[in-house]
This record gives sequence, C-alpha cells and structure tokens, in this order.
Amino acid sequence: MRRVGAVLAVLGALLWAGAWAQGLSPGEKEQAAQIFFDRCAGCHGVLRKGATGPALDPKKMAERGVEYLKAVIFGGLPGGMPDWGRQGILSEKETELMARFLLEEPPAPPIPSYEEIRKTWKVYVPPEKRPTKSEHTRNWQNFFGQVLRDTGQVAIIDGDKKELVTIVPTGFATHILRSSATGRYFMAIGRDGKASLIDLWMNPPRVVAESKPCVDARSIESSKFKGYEDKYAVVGCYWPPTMVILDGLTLEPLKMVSTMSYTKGAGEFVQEARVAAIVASQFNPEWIVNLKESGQTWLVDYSKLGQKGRPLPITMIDTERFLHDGGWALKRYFIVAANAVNKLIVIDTKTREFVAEVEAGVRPHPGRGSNWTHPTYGPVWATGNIGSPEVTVVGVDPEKHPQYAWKAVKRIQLPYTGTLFIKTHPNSPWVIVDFPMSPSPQAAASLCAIDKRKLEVAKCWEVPGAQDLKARMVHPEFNKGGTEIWVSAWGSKDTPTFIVIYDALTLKEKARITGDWVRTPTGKFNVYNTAYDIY
Ligand code: DHE
Repeated sequence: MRRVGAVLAVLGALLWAGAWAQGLSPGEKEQAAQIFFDRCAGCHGVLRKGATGPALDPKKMAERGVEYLKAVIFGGLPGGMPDWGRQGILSEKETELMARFLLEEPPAPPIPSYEEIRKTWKVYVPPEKRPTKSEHTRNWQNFFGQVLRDTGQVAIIDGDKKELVTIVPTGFATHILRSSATGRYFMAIGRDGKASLIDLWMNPPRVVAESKPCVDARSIESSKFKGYEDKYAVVGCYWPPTMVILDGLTLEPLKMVSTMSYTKGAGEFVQEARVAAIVASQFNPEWIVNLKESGQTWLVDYSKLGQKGRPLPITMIDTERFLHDGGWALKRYFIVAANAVNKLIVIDTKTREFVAEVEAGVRPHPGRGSNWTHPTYGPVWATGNIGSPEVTVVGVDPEKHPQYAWKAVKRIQLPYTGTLFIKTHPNSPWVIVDFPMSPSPQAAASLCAIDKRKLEVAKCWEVPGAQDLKARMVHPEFNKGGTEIWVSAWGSKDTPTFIVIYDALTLKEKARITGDWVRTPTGKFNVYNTAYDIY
C-alpha cells in the first residue's frame, strides 16, 4: 500500500540502470531498494556517496565481504551506525539481503515531473473558510506537536492540561515540524516528501492542505520576515535534490529549484546535493538553505516571488561539505553543523556573510542547539556530538565578547556518546542532553542536565521504564513558560511508550503522557518556542 509507486519507480530505475547483479532476484532487489531508501539513504545518500555516514562504494563493499557487512548492519558500529538487527528492525534475512544489495551499483530513483507533483497538492479547507480566531479556548501557543514517527502521524497535545487534543495524519516516517511565523500553523514534513499544514485554530486542529513536492525530504520552513509572515513555505528535498517553494497558506507548489552543483562552487559535480537545515531570517526576506553534499549555504530571497516571472535571487556562499542541522545564536547568527568534518559553520544573517568555522567534537549534531548567557563568556551557543562524549560551548558575541567569539570556550565532558539533541530555555538553569545514538541501551535510556553557569554535568539519570520498553529517550523540549521539560521514549511501533515531563527547576518527574497512541514518539515541538526560536 505504502509508496507502491516509489517502489516501482526505484525498481524501474534499477532495470534502467541495468543493475542486475547475480544472486538478487527482482523481488529481492525491490525489497532491498525500498529498505535502503527508508533506512539507509538518509545517512549514506541514495547514490551511496556518503554524508553523515560513509560512502558505500560497491567495490569497497565487495572487499569487506558479505559477512562483515552483515555484522555491521545487524550490530551497528560505535559513533552512529544503528544496530538495525539488534533493534528488531531488520531480520537476519533482511540483513543478509542488504549486505548483498551493497555489492551492487546503486540505482538512482526517477525524478517526478511537475505535473505529477502538482497532482499531490490538496487543499482541504481553503484559507477563506478557515476561522479568523481560535475556535477553541485552549492555550494553543503551549500546544506540543509530537511526531509519531512510524505511524506517520502528529499528535497535538495541550501543554497546559497535558492531554491529547487530536492526532492528524502526516507523511511516511514523519520527520520534523516547524511553526509558521505566527505560530498558528504547524508544518510537518515526512520522509516521503509530503508536507502537511495543520491549523491549530480549528476545533479540533486539522490538516488544511498538503502537497508532496518530492519523494524524500527532511526540512520545511515558513517565511518569517515582517510583511511576509506565513506567506510562503519551502521544502528541502533529499530526492530529487531540489528546494521547492510553496504557497504558505495552501502549499501549492510555486517554484522548484534544482540544487545539483559543484562542491563549494568549484569542485566535483554532485548530483545528490541534498537540502539539509533551512531557517528563516529575521533581518531579510530570505531563507538560509544548507546544501549537504555541495557544501554551499544559499540565501534565498523570497521577496520578489509575487512579481511577473517569480524572480528568485539566490546568494550562494561556499561553506563546508556535509552540512546537516543547526540553529540560531542571538537570532542573528545561523550555526550549522558540517557533521562529517566535525565543524560548525557560522553565517551572519544581518551582514549576509560567512563569518567563521569552529572545531566541534566528533560529528556535531545540534538539533537547533542551545543559547544562554554565561557570566564570563557572555552569550554562548552549544551543540552535542554523536561521536564524542562532549557538549561543545561556543562564544557567539563578537561585539561585546570578541575574545570568545567563534571559539569553543568549553568542551563539557559527558558520560556517554550518542547525543542527538540538547535543549534549554531562558527560565531554566539546565541544558538537557539526550543519548539516543549510544550503543548502550542504558545510556540511550538516560538524560543529563548541564549547569549553565558551571558548565559541567550536574546530574545524569536513567529514565525508569524506558529500557523495559527498549526505548531511547530523545529530543528534550521545554514548554512555553520554560517550567517543564518534555522528552519522548522512542521505542518500536509495536509497543506504546510514553512522554515524560520533568520540572525544569528541580528535574523531578512531574507527569507521563501515555496511551495506545504513543507509538514511536520522536521530535516534539512547542508552538511558542518553535515559532519564536527559543532554545
Ligand atoms: Fe533528523 C532535524 C536529517 C535521522 C529527528 N534531521 C534534522 C535536520 C536534518 C535532518 C537535515 C534539520 C532540519 C531543519 O532544521 O530544517 N535526520 C536527518 C537525516 O538525514 C537522518 C540522519 C537520517 C534519515 O534517514 O533521516 C535523520 N532525525 C533522524 C532520526 O532518526 C530522528 C532522531 C528521529 C526521526 O524522527 O526520524 C530525527 N531530526 C530529528 C528532529 C529534528 C531533526 C527531531 C529537529 C530538531 C529540532 O529541535 O529542531
């Protein structure tokens, strides 16, 4: 049922590429291509050229041998390669299939036409039929949008009452949510490239528009500059490598831009130049769009899209390869991780310049990172690292604290590796750190709190019940007032888990959200903090 078209397309491409290898039947190839697309392509690239994960060149894979590949796929590797077999996601048979698939030349999935994409565009409630004020009395600015990854849904939870408001369908393996500039809409992006617009003012909140501008995507953002609030949206695609601009209120595809390019503007030509993090500038009517494989950061000016011919000025800055995720410092500097080269890249969105690069730990993964003001170093921003047990704290104020700006002022030692996300709030003394990529189940079920003044770990604890559910604690997020920290227990789709809520001062557990619907909860996004970039 799911993405049969995509499977057939991948299979078609396999045939087209003449990638028949001995031993794999057409059925096996189809299955392996789909598993690779769903589970592996995000890190290794659909063409297997490598990014977050290493390149998987068929000749090198053949040298390593099927037995070695099976062991790695099943049991994982320290530093990020998931243990797909041990987690129960791939059976032994599927593990062997994937090992054999890696010996073959990778197929390139076809590229959908604009007509095909346009057919995916649906407006369920046109803007003029939507409410002009909230239809309910709930405090929607303190709603949380909880991604239920493997059910392809988003749960809207009332953060004041800690009760489920509704569950809406979104894309396959839904990845993230972003708030529109006003916070009224959540925009969801699925790994199948489906964008969904959720109106939080409706009673109950519902998907009012959707479109699927590509077949594989990870990012979505709205236009936030004054005068353009909620007017446009942009989807960052992994495949085809494109950036697609949509109408912000209907998600109608308006403009598709290929991101294939030469690395850093003058190197090797990369077909698979995937769009990673996108943020919306407050200083200019533009998005900061980060291209992973080509190592470019684009400043995309959306202010002229209303003119004849939809002009789209793009300023291309050569930064660093393997850009991934990142966030704001002082709401002016965008800091993005070039994770495969252990660097942080800093863009000043006011002057529109590439200002610095900072040495991080091993494979920095900030999510959006965390901001606070330290008594000595002044304003700082911090990231966790997947491959080293470290939170890297960077000085970010070149005007008042130039001696610390763009330097790692502290490398806080953690007890474990495997951090994906860290988060804080101006009203909390703590930065909360997760470890979902740790190979140790005990570490993956644990959290740590860092003291923002002392710049050291104050407390680490294992979340009771998480290991019993084979769950990894992931993605801390504060409520609007900064008085609570919410963290999800990410287990398998077959078993409901929970979202745990801590007091943001005492770190004592306050509540748990449970229910049959709590399956594979991953990222969760507080409306106010997401709309106003508070982290
Ligand atoms: Fe993400 C952010 C890509 C796996 C949960 N992830 C991002 C961003 C990118 C990205 C480019 C930044 C988006 C932005 O800001 O515009 N993620 C990828 C991958 O390529 C990767 C490594 C592999 C894949 O196949 O997708 C991947 N991501 C995951 C997960 O396995 C996570 C933990 C669970 C899930 O839902 O799939 C996951 N990624 C997230 C979350 C964010 C994110 C929750 C946003 C963090 C935030 O606070 O903003």
